[in-house]
Formats: sequence, C-alpha cells, structure tokens
Amino acid sequence: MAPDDHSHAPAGRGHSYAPAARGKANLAGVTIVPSVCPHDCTSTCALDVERLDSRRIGRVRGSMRNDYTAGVICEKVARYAERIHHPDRLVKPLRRVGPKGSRQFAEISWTDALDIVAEQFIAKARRHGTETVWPYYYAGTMGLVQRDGINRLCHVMKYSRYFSTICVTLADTGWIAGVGAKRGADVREVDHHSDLVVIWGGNPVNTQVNVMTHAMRAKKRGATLVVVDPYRTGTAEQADIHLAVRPGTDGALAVAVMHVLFKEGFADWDYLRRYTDAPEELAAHVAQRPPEWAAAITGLSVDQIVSFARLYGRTKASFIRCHHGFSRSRNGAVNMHAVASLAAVTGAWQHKGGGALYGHTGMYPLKRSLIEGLDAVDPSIRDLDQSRLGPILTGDREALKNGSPVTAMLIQNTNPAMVCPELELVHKGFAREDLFTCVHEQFLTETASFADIVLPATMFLEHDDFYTASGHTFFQVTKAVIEPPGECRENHWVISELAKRLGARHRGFDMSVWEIMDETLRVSGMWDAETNWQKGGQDFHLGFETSHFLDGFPWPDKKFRFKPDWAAYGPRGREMPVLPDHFDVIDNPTPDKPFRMVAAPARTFLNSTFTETPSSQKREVRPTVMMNPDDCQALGFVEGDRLEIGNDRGKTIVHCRPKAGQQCGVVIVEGVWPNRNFETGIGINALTSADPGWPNGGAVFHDTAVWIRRPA
Ligand SMILES: Nc1nc2c(c(=O)[nH]1)N[C@H]1C(S)=C(S)[C@@H](COP(=O)(O)OP(=O)(O)OC[C@H]3O[C@@H](n4cnc5c(=O)[nH]c(N)nc54)[C@H](O)[C@@H]3O)O[C@H]1N2
Ligand SMILES: Nc1nc2c(c(=O)[nH]1)N[C@H]1C(S)=C(S)[C@@H](COP(=O)(O)OP(=O)(O)OC[C@H]3O[C@@H](n4cnc5c(=O)[nH]c(N)nc54)[C@H](O)[C@@H]3O)O[C@H]1N2
Ligand code: SF4
Ligand SMILES: [Mo]
Repeated sequence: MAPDDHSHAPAGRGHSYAPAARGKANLAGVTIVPSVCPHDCTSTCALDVERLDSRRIGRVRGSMRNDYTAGVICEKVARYAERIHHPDRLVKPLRRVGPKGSRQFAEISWTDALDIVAEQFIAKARRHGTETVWPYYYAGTMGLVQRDGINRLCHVMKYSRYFSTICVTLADTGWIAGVGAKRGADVREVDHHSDLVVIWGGNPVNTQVNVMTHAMRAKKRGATLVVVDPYRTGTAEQADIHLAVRPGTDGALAVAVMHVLFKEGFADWDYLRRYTDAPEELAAHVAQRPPEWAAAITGLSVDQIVSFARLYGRTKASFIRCHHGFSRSRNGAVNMHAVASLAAVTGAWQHKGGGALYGHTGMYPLKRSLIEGLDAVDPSIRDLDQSRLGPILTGDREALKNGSPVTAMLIQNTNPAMVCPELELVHKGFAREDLFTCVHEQFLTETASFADIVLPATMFLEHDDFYTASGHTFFQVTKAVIEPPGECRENHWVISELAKRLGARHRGFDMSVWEIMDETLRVSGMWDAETNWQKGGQDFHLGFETSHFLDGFPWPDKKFRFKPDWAAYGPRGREMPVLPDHFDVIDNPTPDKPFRMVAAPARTFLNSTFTETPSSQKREVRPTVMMNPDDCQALGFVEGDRLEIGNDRGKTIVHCRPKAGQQCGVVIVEGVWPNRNFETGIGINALTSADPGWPNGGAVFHDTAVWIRRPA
C-alpha cells in the first residue's frame, strides 16, 4: 500500500482507538478516556481526557488512578485542546521552496517526501560514508517507542550514533557515581512521614507541579520546607527557608553542611561504617571546609549555612528532592554527588520519609533492544554530542571526532534551533546549503523552518505508546484517544517507511507500535500492554528496604561512594576532586562579564513546547531579565528597560525586572522563548555554552557569565 493510501491509521495498527474506559458518555456524548502526559517532565502525569468526538478533545484533568499525580496537573496540559487543535498545526508534508529559514514551503505527498529523504540519505552516504547522516531527536515525547525508534534506524544503517547530553547527563552521572543507580526514595512517603523536605536546585511549581502536592501535604502536617535556588521562584515563595546560592556552588554548600554534621555530632557513624566507602576520609576532608569557606563561595551567610546544617542534622526523616537545575553547570556532576552524599552522612535513608530522590528511571526492568535495535549497534561508529550541535554543524574537527562532516539529518521531537547552546553556530550550521535536513514535527518550529523536507507528526493523543517515569514509579501504556488531523503520522510509521526505502532490515520495522510494546513487555516480565492499560499502570515501587538502600547500594561492595570513580566516565574524570568539593571550573564572573546568568524554565512553556499557545505567550509576557534591585539601582536600570545581555558567544535584548531574593551579580532569564520573540531575532541560547560538563559531557545552561548594559 502506498503511504498516502491510509489517511489516518498508522501502518499495522494492532487495535482500535481507546474505548471510553471506566466511564460512560454523558448526555452530550463526552467520554472520559485515560492517557498519560508525554512531555519531558518527570511527573509523567496520569490523565483523564474529555473526548468530545473522534477528532476533538475538551478539558484534560489529572487522574486519581495514580496516587502520585493525585488529580493534579499543570495548567498548560489542562488546556491541551489549545495545542492539539491549534490552527497552525502541520497537517501536510512540505518541501522547501525559499531560502533556508525563510518559512517558504510547498505541500507535497508523503510518497514524494519520503522518497526525497531516502534518496538524499543514500546519496550523502555514498559520497561521505554512512556517518555523514545524523539522526537527531529528543524527548518532545517521552513515549519510548515513538521517541527511541529512530535509534533502530540509526544503528541498522550505521549512521552517526547519538550521544544525548542536553538534559540528564550531568545529573545522572553525579547521582549514580555515589548511589550506584538512578533510583531513590519514593516521594509519596513525604506526605505522611517527612519532617523536613529540601527541594534542591529545582522549581517544581514551574517544572513538575506534583512535587509540590506532596511537599505541601507534609508542610501542612508541620514539616519544614527548604528550597535551594539562586532566585525566589514560585517554589521558594512556599518555603520556610530559601537558600539563594550563587549558581554552580551547591558543592560548596553541601560540603560545609557536612562539616557541621561531623563536627556537631549529627553524623551517624554506625550507618556510615556499614553503608559507605570512606567516611573517615570524608570527615577529615570536610573538616578543612568550614562554613566561612562556603560562605565566600556560595554568597550565603555563615549563619544560614550552620542553621540549615543543624536543621538537617537533627531531623532524621529529611527528604532531599534533587532536581536537574543545579546540575546544569560545568561542575554539575560534582554538585549533584555532594548533595546526594548528605543523606549518607546522617543516615536519613534509614527513616521513612528520609533519604533522597533524583529520579526513578533506573528501576524499571524494561528491555529496550527491540525498540532501539540494540542488536544492531556497531560500537565502531562514532557518536556525536547532541549539545555540541553548533560546533558539529560548523565543522569543528574535535566535535566531529575527526570524521566526515554531517550532511544529512532526520530530526524528531526536538527543536534545537531554540533549545541548543551556542545558537549562532546552530543557525549557521542549519543554513548550510550542503546540509539536507528532514524535520518531523507538529508545528513549523524554528528548526523546521530550516528544513528541506517537513513531515507532519501526530500528538500523543493520536498514537499509542508507553512511558517510564522519573518522578514516580509507575509504568503506563496509552492508546490513541482521537484520530490525527490531516495527514499527520506517528514517528514509528515514518521510521518504518524510511527503513523500507533505505533497505534497512529489522523486525521492529515490520511491527505495529502495539506489537513492539507487547513483545517488549513480555520479554521484560511486565504486564502485557492491554492489562497495563486496563489497570491504569503498573507500579514498580521496590519497597522500603530496597528503595532506601537498606539492603545496600547497588555497587559490588554495597556501599555509597563518597569517592566516586570519576575516571570511569571518561578521561576528564581524573581532573575532578576525589571527595565532595567546590570544583571551580565554572564560568566565573570577570570585570567584563560581571553577572552569572541562569536560563531557567518558564512556568507555561515546556522547553520549546507551548510557545505556540496564546495563553502561554500571554502569561510569560516577553523575554525578561530578573536582577537584584541593588544591581539595578547601581546601574540605573528600572522595570521595563531594554537591556543588552551578552558575552563572547552572542548577545540579545531582554527587558529588566528588578526582583528581590537573588544575590547581586546573579541574573535570571526564564524561557525558552522562541528566537522570533527577541527583537534581535536570536534567543538566550546564543549566550549559553556548548562546553561539555565534567566528566563526560552534559549541557551547562545555567553556567554563563554575561554583561548587561544599555543597548548602543
Ligand atoms: N513549565 C516547564 N516545565 C518543565 C520544563 C520547562 O521548560 N517548563 N522543562 C522540563 C524538562 S526538559 C526538565 S529536564 C525538567 C527539569 O525540572 P527539574 O529537574 O525540576 O529542574 P528545574 O526546575 O529545571 O530547575 C530549574 C531551577 O534550578 C535553579 N538552578 C539553576 N542553577 C542552579 C544552581 O547552580 N544551584 C541551584 N541550587 N539551583 C539552580 C534555577 O534557578 C531554577 O529555579 O522540567 C521539565 N518541566
Ligand atoms: N536556555 C535554556 N535552554 C534549555 C533548557 C533550559 O533550562 N534553558 N533546558 C534544556 C533541556 S533540559 C531540554 S530537555 C531541552 C529540550 O528542548 P526540546 O528538545 O526542544 O524539547 P521539547 O520542547 O520538549 O520538544 C521539542 C519538540 O518535539 C515535538 N514533538 C512532540 N511530540 C512529538 C512526536 O510525537 N513526534 C514528533 N515528530 N515531534 C514531537 C514538539 O512539537 C516540539 O517542537 O531544552 C534545553 N534547553
Ligand atoms: S506536570 Fe508535567 S507530566 Fe504533568 S501534565 Fe504537566 S507537563 Fe505533563
Ligand atoms: Mo530536560
């Protein structure tokens, strides 16, 4: 069958659209259908979706079937009808007819579009070798089949492999280096058992609202809430104590807290000897790092540090929720590891409501081989660093690993022309005439506008998939709720059609999404897809003992590592501190660039997503820089001033907002705003760096020295 012959149903669909589960149509014919939020947010909320008819949805609500979601979702997904039925949705394949980036396209058929992509990939590979093709994707959908299926094509075709670094690399490395696996204590314990909740380096009011549900339940019970964040976020406003550190200095804070814990008898030596690798060495080391030392680095007062350390030390049921935000610095892995070390010093892990969580994804028994084609991996093929897209596309030898240039790309679920660091280089690269780019998207994003071929994609309510979570422990299967508009196709279908044309052979290309899910679940020993869907998700909670590592940390000696083997992650590991410390490799301020900029997530944008919805644009108003009022006064800036913010990599224009609660010298620009919303036509990531964090890469979005001045 030619691809154009099935106008909506993806190839090989193994089931019908989701029936109105667990609910009957009301008089108006509205049914409530279960689904799961696919967005790149650790909450992975269980949803109840109002289906108005086979093509339209109404309100989206948080489901009660999942007690982490507990009926609460963020405002942007509650209003999903605004996004899924947006008039600007792509519904037809497009071919570029104007210059790159000009947004001039003409409609073509699916057959022609896919034929062109395949011809180009074959021609480029013939000329430069297969590594010249670089499939590029990220987590616009967190559904595992739709997101990661592109890897199967990549491996079978021996295209350049993908080293994913934009989000979790530094945080994962730092956490796992100590704990041994990406899992931890369950946030649901917080509700009834925690006496102290520390939200470290994250702003869940914006980025994962469900953490707040549980933290506020604890607070209502009398627990203390501490927030460690460079500015007074919506989350910090809810806190009893806000520690407004300088960005990139959490390691220093954690080390000074440990100094006090050891010095004042809060360290649990029975626990330390049984469960940790080098407690004596750690104690001797942190004895050299008093609060005065950390005060000079973090900008906090000695009193703030000591009071927090005592509070943490005397509260056994203390829960640290480690977020990604504080890992997005060159030293982010060291900082994450230092914070994770705190719970091992006091032995908070032994208590219900105690311990820490960074993420749970390492806990699922899922075997990903069929999805990703791991049986076809050729380790001799280079992998390219996602975050170093700018240097890669502009021919940086080292970033290209001395190999062929990238001359063809297939992009799914990501909008690098907005979200990647060193945007000037990214745009320059995408504008290259010798680069062939195919973007499969839901909207004509800024990345899609550089493409030669644009393909229209389904949204999560229009295809099947399954989801792990990071913030909770459920594994959830979803079915399409409505039919896609126009000629939108799911990722799996596109990959499978390209595979046919490219001669890529793998069983996965001949199966439906449902069949891939079912087989994957079976070989993983999990519930089959239908059962999972019927029951509303399978909970993989490991139980108190294991989730708190009371049966040992997942290392051969079962001990938490205060002395990580950083070198195991890459040669630069040898440059890192042996024990928790302030690793001073950050982009420190200079006389020319006296401010440290944090480019934090906005509440109603989700990365690049939702920037197309009117209500989000309205709420976020315009690109803004938040500055300490004293800095504003010293420079004569007032609310609303147009200011140039810049450094050696790039510059742009933002508007001034004086804001109390952050240190002098620290500035915040929430986003990610589209480039077109800046009067210069280039956004904040023109300033952020593509330098890899230590030891083995990871983007450093919040580690940027900048100047701020009136535009010339
Ligand atoms: N509304 C909304 N939701 C989102 C996103 C979004 O863009 N918008 N993004 C999604 C994605 S992709 C992710 S990965 C998650 C991330 O979500 P989380 O893991 O929860 O982390 P963030 O909330 O991104 O962390 C941002 C906060 O970290 C703070 N921060 C920055 N640098 C430092 C530092 O050096 N030290 C400390 N202590 N704090 C620091 C910032 O000031 C900011 O308040 O959120 C997801 N959810
Ligand atoms: N300044 C600054 N920059 C940042 C960050 C920051 O904090 N500050 N955070 C960084 C982080 S943590 C991340 S994860 C990145 C993420 O940035 P992006 O990768 O751009 O993430 P999203 O906006 O989640 O998704 C991108 C696109 O996926 C598309 N999409 C969604 N579902 C599907 C699908 O099923 N099929 C197809 N084909 N497309 C789909 C959406 O339409 C959307 O345009 O941004 C990074 N950039
Ligand atoms: S909080 Fe996160 S997972 Fe939940 S609905 Fe919003 S974006 Fe989706
Ligand atoms: Mo992310």
